[in-house]
Amino acid sequence: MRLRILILAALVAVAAFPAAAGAGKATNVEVGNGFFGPANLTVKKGAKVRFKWTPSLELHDVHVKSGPAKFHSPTQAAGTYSHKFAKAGKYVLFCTQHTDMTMKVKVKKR
Ligand SMILES: [Cu+2]
Repeated sequence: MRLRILILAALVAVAAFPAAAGAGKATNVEVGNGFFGPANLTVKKGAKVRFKWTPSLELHDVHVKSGPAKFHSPTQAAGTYSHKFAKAGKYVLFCTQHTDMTMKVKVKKR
């Protein structure tokens, strides 16, 4: 009986603290050939997003098309780029090498 309560308490604890895309761990985004995965992302203000290139012969980058702050990654065929979203709002990101390669990031105030 006591064990059952402990298991229940553990489940409640896990449910109360889901893997929120907030402080601490970075949220990963795949930079693929012709796409960002996921194409839509919601994070909290201050969240770190880590873009990881799927190694290929094609060059890609991450630029801000529209949004409350500008940033851009190097143009590269492999590697990673991390960005901390310090300003809340809606961002549209794109790859300058493939302008139809876009993604949306919604950064919540809290
Ligand atoms: Cu590209």
